[in-house]
Amino acid sequence: MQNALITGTGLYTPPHAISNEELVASFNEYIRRWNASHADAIAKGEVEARAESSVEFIEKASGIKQRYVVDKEGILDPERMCPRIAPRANEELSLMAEMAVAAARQALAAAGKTAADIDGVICAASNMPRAYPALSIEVQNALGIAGWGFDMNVACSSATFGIEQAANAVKNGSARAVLMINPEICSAHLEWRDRDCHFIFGDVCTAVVIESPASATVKGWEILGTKLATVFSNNIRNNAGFLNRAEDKTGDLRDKLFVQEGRKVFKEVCPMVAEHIASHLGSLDLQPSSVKRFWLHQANLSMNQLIARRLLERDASVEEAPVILDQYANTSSAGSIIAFHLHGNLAAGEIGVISSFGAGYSVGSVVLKKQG
Ligand code: CO8
Repeated sequence: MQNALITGTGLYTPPHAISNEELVASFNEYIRRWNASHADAIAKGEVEARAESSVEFIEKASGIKQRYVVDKEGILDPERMCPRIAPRANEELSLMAEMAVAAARQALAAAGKTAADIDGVICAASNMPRAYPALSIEVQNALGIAGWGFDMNVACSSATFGIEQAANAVKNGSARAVLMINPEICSAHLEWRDRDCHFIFGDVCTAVVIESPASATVKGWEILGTKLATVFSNNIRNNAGFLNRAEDKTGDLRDKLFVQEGRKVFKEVCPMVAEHIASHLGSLDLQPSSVKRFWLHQANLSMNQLIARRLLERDASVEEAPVILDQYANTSSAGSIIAFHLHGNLAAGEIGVISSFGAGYSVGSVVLKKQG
């Protein structure tokens, strides 16, 4: 059975960037207003005054300098702290589908493909705009692709899990080529009022074309192997779901947005990812030292440095483990694909690894060889 290829990638970046300075100024204004409006209760010791955020902390703790978002004003408005997204009629293309179509068109062009060459669409992302119809089917329809589409969610790891499903479909002959898309509007499931996480996420969409060598018309990357793993953890969780309405829960709804135990995640996920990648490479008779580039999930700079150090037994250069989270922040499933899209320029025969990790816990790796 021949290996599947990645022959094209695409990236849609929203038009608005928020710097750490802008973010912290708006957050701290919100905190000042909150503390002022709770001054009596704070004075009586009934509630604690809330602490301000800081640009220095954000950059030191995460490496993030800015993030792109679909709406800036709503997020930075201290009275709102949430993106403002106009509802669209069912007959209109949804916002996430629009982002996906933009990224997909780039990926198709890079692969030298038209809609007629694609047999399936996989939408792999950490949140969907609705329960059904599947977003992938909306994108399939917008692009004029025959065949099938389905959505899947493995949080930050969705893209590598999606690539494996696409590669399997190509290898078993059920599709000539598959479009795998990762639309992420993280800004809408992030609590921008929470100092612990308000700086972490951004919005973006990536797209990847996976196809059979028989149909490929451009030199791409051969998928030497994929490896997926999950281990249950409550340390990254979002309880929003269709049962919320039936639960009649009122009061604190904080758990209906992203919540995490960041320190625990850091400590538990880094070794898991390093071991996962090393064992995947080992199963392909490869060593970490023979890998030219690691396109790692982009959640935290220190995390990526630690994972690369564990693998290489020395510090990795930015050429070996490219960083895009300084500009994009954590874009969930799209992060490792942005790094691959922007820094995929390997020479023929060179090896690279895409790896994503996050909620679940989940970790996925895709080992690639650049074609000559
Ligand atoms: N400004 C100033 N000080 C702050 C701030 C702030 N904004 N936030 C916290 N502090 C304070 C804390 O209160 C604490 O003070 P003290 O020591 O007095 O208690 C101190 O700074 C240190 O706080 P932390 O221990 O929380 O800081 P860390 O050094 O651990 O850094 C991070 C926090 C950056 C969150 C770090 O732990 C991290 O990046 N961990 C890994 C997280 C990760 O990778 N998570 C993956 C989640 S993404 C995923 O799986 C997909 C989810 C789906 C997408 C969701 C979209 C919304």
